[in-house]
Amino acid sequence: MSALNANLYGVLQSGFPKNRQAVAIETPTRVHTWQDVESLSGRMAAWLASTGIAPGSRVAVQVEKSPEALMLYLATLRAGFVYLPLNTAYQEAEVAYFLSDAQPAVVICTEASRHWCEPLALQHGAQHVHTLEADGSGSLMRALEGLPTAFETVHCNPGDLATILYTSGTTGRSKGAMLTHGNLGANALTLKDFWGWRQDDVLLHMLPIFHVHGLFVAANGALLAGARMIWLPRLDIDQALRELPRCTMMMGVPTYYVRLLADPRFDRALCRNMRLFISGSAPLLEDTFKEFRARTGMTILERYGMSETNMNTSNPCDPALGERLAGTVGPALPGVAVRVVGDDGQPLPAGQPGHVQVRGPNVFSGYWRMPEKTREEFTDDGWFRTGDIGVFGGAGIPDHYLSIVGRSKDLIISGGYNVYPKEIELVLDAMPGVQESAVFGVPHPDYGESVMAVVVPREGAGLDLASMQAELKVRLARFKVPRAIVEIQALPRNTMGKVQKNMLRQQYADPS
Ligand code: MCA
Ligand code: AMP
Repeated sequence: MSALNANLYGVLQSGFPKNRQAVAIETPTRVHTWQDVESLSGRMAAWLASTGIAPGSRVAVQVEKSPEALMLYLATLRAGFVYLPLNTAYQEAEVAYFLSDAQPAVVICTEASRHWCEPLALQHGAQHVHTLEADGSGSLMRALEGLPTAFETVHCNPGDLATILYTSGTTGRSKGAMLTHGNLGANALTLKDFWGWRQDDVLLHMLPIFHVHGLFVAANGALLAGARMIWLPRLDIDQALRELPRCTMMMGVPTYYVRLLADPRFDRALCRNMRLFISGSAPLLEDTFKEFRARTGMTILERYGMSETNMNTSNPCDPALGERLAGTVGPALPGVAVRVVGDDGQPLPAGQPGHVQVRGPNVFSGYWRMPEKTREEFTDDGWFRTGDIGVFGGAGIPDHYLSIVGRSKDLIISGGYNVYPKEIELVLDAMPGVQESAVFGVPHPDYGESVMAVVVPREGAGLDLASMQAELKVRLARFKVPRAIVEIQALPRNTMGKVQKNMLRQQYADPS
């Protein structure tokens, strides 16, 4: 046991303001002080500890965004358990897989999903199932009654597991990325410094809190800075325009910026107190970057990360460190090493695109119960293979700035959500009358990319495409369901027999 407590909650708490009566989180209807954050997370941690679940137990959470849901995350950290957030869009079959794989001891769901979630949770060994609603009510809150608000944060070593984030895979099977207290703490501290977070910052928080972006980058950032969050349940442009004038920071996936710009009311005056707009999770188009600058006079800061690594690179916040450049994700963050290598694994000079690899205290400890998959994704000398294709430098770009120019993994990013085609192809291929299918991304003005499928019928079979789409909606989260399914007679293949998705992408790029 190392002497210092690396528990992420303690790291974040070190940044809370001295005045615990100051406002930490403000929703459109409620206000929570820093005292409330400590008390409610303490009480929830006391409840978790009182259940007697084993150290290292997983706490799986699929609930709507609320301040209480954030407290549950903090409580899980405080009590030394492992937080497992699940996208609220996941359907029963998807959640069944996560619960069977992670075997959480505690599952928190909503009243609306309890009828299917609770039996699944119990079947996979959960000992406690509770509900938590968007308004902060639910059986979990009732279970806290009478428990103390004071809780001594459990001691953790940097290598202790803090969270598991499921990311889909190119095989169609999701993998649980294991992030430690050390990983999350290191990244939060680096970003605090690099983005110049201050206690008087006010963050407009509209992202979901079941992914790295909304939870570890945005919420951890504000908590560690002791900064206030304006906490909206989702992206709502009307609300965003109302709140922006009293905010200093905003984070979003590119769709957030596209939608702000699509509203003629969004202008420079609304951004008068803003000091930083940050974009990530998907490529920010150069047009969006430029239009944003022209409309507001402000330059979006684009950064690059992954579930497995948190943040790797960032355009500078401090102008003394350089300009924010369109189409680039900036230099490696302090303490993070990033390299671009060729197919032979040898580092490439600036100007030559290759595979992006990352090493540093931010990089995860492996995939949950998948040692072989973990080994495959790391080089012998400890670099993590991101699956992204990048290039350092290039025309007019400093040599230490990275640009993401493609992906070697078959992945679609729609509105900041990752969709792995294989997962959808497996479901389509199993449908009656389907010989084979291919799923790919096509450019979309709002989501960046949208999901599309082509299917080849078995000889003599007739396909009912509308029913196939309806069936997919039952089986998969809606954001994974192809917006269009087209029947074709054969998939385009190269001489090696590999499906040529580039050809499909080109052929179906124009929706007209
Ligand atoms: C919702 N829908 C979507 C998406 N979101 N379809 C495709 N792509 C999406 N991203 C579907 C819904 O299921 C629904 O379908 C219909 O669109 C309308 O739903 P609504 O809730 O109104 O959605 P929306 O307002 O269009 O939502 C778009 C959104 C949201 C605001 C962009 O998806 C969002 O907040 N995305 C952020 C994702 C995120 O946080 N990513 C970070 C990952 P139907 O009509 O069929 O019911 S972390 C990460 O990637 C790394 C580490 C990083 O670097 O940050
Ligand atoms: P996830 O595994 O859901 O965390 O998604 C991580 C992936 O999102 C990365 O491997 C990239 O492909 C992509 N990504 C994240 N940020 C950016 C960015 N700024 N530009 C381009 N791609 C990005």
